[in-house]
Amino acid sequence: MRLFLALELGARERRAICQAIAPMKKAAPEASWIREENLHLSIKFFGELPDAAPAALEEILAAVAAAQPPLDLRISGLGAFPNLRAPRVVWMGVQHDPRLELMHHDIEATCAANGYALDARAFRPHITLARVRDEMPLANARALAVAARAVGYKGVQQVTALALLESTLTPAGPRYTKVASIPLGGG
Ligand code: 2AM
Repeated sequence: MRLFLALELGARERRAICQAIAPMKKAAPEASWIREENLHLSIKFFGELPDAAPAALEEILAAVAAAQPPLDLRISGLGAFPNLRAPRVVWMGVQHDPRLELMHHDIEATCAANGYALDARAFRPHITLARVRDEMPLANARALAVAARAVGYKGVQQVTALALLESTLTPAGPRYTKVASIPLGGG
């Protein structure tokens, strides 16, 4: 199974983000916009793991999660990887939070100590909004950037658990199923 660890957003937060970015979707309809129910903040991608992995991960991550108090994600800001002139991944940001960095670090360290591969890419917490397969013409990218600049959305999402999600790839796009919820301390 294809697994990743994420922080989930509540239905209200996902709805509000979708509404806020509607002008961006209009400006760049050719991008693959993430379905509302799939919006999340990814913490660690595992890729294909055996069916026994969720139980094993739940066990090794329980103590790490319990040591973290629930945290508030302060959601704001739009951007793209590698940049908005040539976007490949369009995202909404979260304000820098040392607790989130620390939690990610502890998760990586614990996973590595248990034989799981380290993420190849640096942790840049974001909520992916869209993916762009073919290079976007500059004029379209400009229109998207203008629309993004006009989005003043700010949201707060309280997070009380790590979600271990299974991603099933379907012709209609990925479907995410929660296979474990690992509570943060007091969550
Ligand atoms: P992304 O949104 O920044 O692309 C499910 O694919 C989740 O795992 C997504 O949130 C994705 O992050 C993340 N992820 C991280 N590394 C990935 C990889 N190598 N392949 C696919 N998804 C990855």
